Formats: sequence, structure tokens, C-alpha cells
Amino acid sequence: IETAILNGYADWPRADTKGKEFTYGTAGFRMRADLLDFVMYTVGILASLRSRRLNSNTIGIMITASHNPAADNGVKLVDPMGEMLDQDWEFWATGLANSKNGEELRNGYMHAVKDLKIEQTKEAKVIFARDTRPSGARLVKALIAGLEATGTKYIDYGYATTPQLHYLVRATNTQNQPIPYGEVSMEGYYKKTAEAFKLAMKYATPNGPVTVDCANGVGAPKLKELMKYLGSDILKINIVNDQIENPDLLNEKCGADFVKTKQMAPPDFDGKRFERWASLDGDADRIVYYFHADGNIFRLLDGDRIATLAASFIGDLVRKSGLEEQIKLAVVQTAYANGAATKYVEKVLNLKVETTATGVKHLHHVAARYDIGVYFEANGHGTVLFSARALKQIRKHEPQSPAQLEALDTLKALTDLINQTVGDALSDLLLVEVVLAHKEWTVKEWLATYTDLPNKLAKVMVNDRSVYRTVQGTAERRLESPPGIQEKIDDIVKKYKEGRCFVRGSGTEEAVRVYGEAAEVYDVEDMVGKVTELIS
Ligand code: 16G
Ligand code: ZN
Repeated sequence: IETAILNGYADWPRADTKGKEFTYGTAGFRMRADLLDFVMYTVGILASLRSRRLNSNTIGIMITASHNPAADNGVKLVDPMGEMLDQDWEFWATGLANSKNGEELRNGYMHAVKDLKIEQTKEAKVIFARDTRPSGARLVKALIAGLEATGTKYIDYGYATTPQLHYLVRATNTQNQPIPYGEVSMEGYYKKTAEAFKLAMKYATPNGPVTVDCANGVGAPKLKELMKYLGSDILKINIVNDQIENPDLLNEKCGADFVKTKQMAPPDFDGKRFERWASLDGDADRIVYYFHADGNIFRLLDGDRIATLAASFIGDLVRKSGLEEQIKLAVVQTAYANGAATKYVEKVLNLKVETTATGVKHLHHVAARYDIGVYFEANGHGTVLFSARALKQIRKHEPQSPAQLEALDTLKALTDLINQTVGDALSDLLLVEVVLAHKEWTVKEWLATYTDLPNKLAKVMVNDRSVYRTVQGTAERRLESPPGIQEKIDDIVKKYKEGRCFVRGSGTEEAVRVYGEAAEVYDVEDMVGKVTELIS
């Protein structure tokens, strides 16, 4: 293997990154696609180590740059149960990817084998997939070179959404267990999702159509495929922005990230008042809803809204099933969640709220500690996790009345509908549709549950974001460095009614983000302006 790794380097040499190191961040490796070939080669090697370390369980590799422009690409590893790569292994990922030449790569590999006590004779197994970016085809070749150099067995699933790949990983590794996650195929994903949706809709009144903007990405063909299994009698879905054959259009003035950051609908939006629209991102792991209210006022229903909607509905189902004593629910957010959403969950829904650092892995981890953990980032990434204990309670519970039976049936269906591995825009879309149909709500009633506090997210470009460090255990809401700055922020913020403001270094770009909210719009502007000045 060592020799094969060294020899393979000739075909996939490290690109000149002008001294810049590769980092395995919250979203894996992500950068301009033309710099990624060598990184892909090392990711193949890393995946072999990970699989061998974990008793030949299958490891997933997803090639995508999500909502980034088409010229970028990226790659991330998926652990056996469909979770993100164990954080401790980011060290090895970064180490191998930053090898300066073939010898360094080989030595890095040998070092890992020794340190991690890898048995190289064990089988190594990998599955992978990619989004619609044209560079993906070339990057797959680099990846395969890494897999073949290490004698790794692999299956190429072609195009998939990120959550579909996560599904396939978990299905693969649980296929011989008492309760497999699902059939090991793309068809298995559609069947499981569609069947669960139909069951969840059994007692609901179908609602009007929903229009889905697929960001001209992989979500478009995959949603169309899913629709064949769903049929159109319970839910009518219109698709827009499905032009995957023109890569320049990917995420271009459309998609979940565009809608959330610009706070506006894509230019081709033609929804009538109160008609539901939703946008996916480029790899379909994020979703936001929106509509036009009276006077063509744009209204966004973001991740906070999906979390509150899901938590309220699932909380009701648990109560109506008679499982209130056995099953406890919590909602997990980041500091970017609107204060009004947090208050609504705590005061109206009477549920516990946990706040974590930004990034899916943090939220997922905390949500997994609860019987049922609802987690969403405001940007639309999230899911609902059912613990093994909760699933058992739900399965063995004997309903005492027709009403209990109805609630229990719907709750069971949701445990299959909602992707348990990672936030999944397609299953989240269906979840929202189920809840709205059951509640007989339009977007108007959904929006009316609470009123968002006026808020603003600003970005300050800096030379070194690493000096902005937050205090451990504060979910990034307080700075410990640069020294003295938090006190100054506190002095500014205390002057505003319901003022809240925090500063953190971005994990994805060379910038510092300033988020603020307050009771009045002009106060937010004033407050965020002053804090921004302080750090510029
Ligand atoms: C990454 C995260 C996303 C987070 C964003 C924050 C994953 C898969 N993705 O894209 O969850 O919201 O970073 O970006 O974890 P920031 O650190 O630049 O604010
Ligand atoms: Zn994404």
C-alpha cells in the first residue's frame, strides 16, 4: 500500500496553494475545484484508514460544495451511522491533505497506521456520491486512485443529495441488524420516505400546492424521482430552478442560501399571496419557506420556524399518544436563532431549549442526548432525532383510545419520514407539509405563531479571524479575546430594549460576524453599527 500511495502521487500532485494550508472545517474540505484533486486522493486514503479502524464498516464520501458557486467543490466523510466524521479524525484528514509531496504523504499514512493501530489486512469499504458540479467527474477519478492504492472496495452512487448519501451509509451498515435503517439503494430511500409520508398524511386534509426552488442543483432530479413514489393526489409539488445541465446556474440568484441571506425570493418568484414556496440549497440539505403577504411583502419562514412548527406538532403527538411521561422533547438552536423563537419554545410550547456553537455536528450531538431532539440552524439545516429509547417506547405503547391510536400512528410515521442521519431538505419539506396539513394551516397561520425580533447579521472582513475567540460553554455568545472587547460590547448592548448582540469569527471565511437583535428596527441598526465599528 505504501508504494502504491507513493506511485499514485505522480498522477495527483498537490496543487500550488501559495502557502495556504488545507483545513477540514465544519463542512469538510471546500475550495476552488481546481485545487482539490490531490486532496481527493488523500481523502480516499483516509477513508480506507477509517473503515479499517472501524472493523470494516462502510464509510461515506460526499463530493459537494453545497451553496457555494459552481466553480467550487468540496468533500466530506460520513461515519458508519451516517454522522459527520468524528472530530478527532479531522487531525488526520488535515495532516494527509497538507503533505508537500508523495514521500510526505506516504510517511503520513504510515504514521497514521501505526498511531491508530490499523490492521491493513482488514477489508476497507467506501461508498461515495456527488452533486451536479462538473468538476465532480474529475475529482471522482482522484478519489478512486486513493481508494485503489489502499485496496479499498467502493461503490459509486453517482449523483445524490448529501442526505441521500448519509442514508445509504447508515442503511449499508445496519442491513444485518435486527432493525435495518432501510433498503440499501436509492430506491430504498424513496420508498421509505414516500411510504412514511403517506402514513403520516392518513388523518390529515391535503393542502394546496407547494412550489420548490431546487437551486438548479441535484435536489431537482432527486425530488422529481421522489415525486414518482409520492404520487400527486396527497401533495402537489411544482418544481422551479431545475436546470442542472447549465452549471453556471447552480445557486445563482436562487436556492436556500440566497433567499436566507438576501431576505428575498428568487427573481422568478411568481407566487400569489400566501402561496407556499420553498428553496433547497445546492446539495439539498437545507430548506427555507417563504411567501408574499398582503402588499407583496416578502415573508421568510426559516430554520427557526421549521423547528418551532415541528416541535409544536411532535410535542402534541407525544401528549395525545399518552407518552408525555415517558418521552421528553428538547429544541436545539444556535445563538443565531431569533430570540422570539426561543421564547416561543420555552414559554408557549413549554419545552427545553439548548443553545450550541454553530455547525451541524454541534447541534446534532446535543440533540442526540434527548428522547426527541429537534435541531435546526436558522439557515434551514436541521432534523428531528428520535433516540433508541423513544423509538422503543413508541413501538411498544398500547393506545387506549382511537385518538391515541391516531396520534401514535402519525408519530410512528414521522420516525421513518424524518432523516435520522443529517438535515435533509426533501424529508424536511415533507415534514412541514405534514404538519401544515394536520393543523389545516396556511403559511399565514404558521407565521402568526410569534413575531420575530428585528435583527441584523453583519460581516466584517478581517486579516486574522483567529484572534476572535469565544468563551467555552457560552455557545459563542461571549468573546474572551481580544481582551476587553466583550465589556465594551456589553456597554453598547445594555442601552437597547431587548438588545442582544454577539461577535464570532466565521468558520468558513476570513471574516467576523456580528449578529444583533432588539425590540425596535432602528435600535438594531444603531447597535450593530456601533459594535461593528468597535471591531473594524
Ligand atoms: C458550515 C456549517 C453550517 C454553518 C455554517 C456557518 C455544516 C455541515 N455546515 O457551512 O452548519 O451554519 O458553516 O458558517 O456544519 P460561518 O462559520 O461562516 O458563520
Ligand atoms: Zn448544503
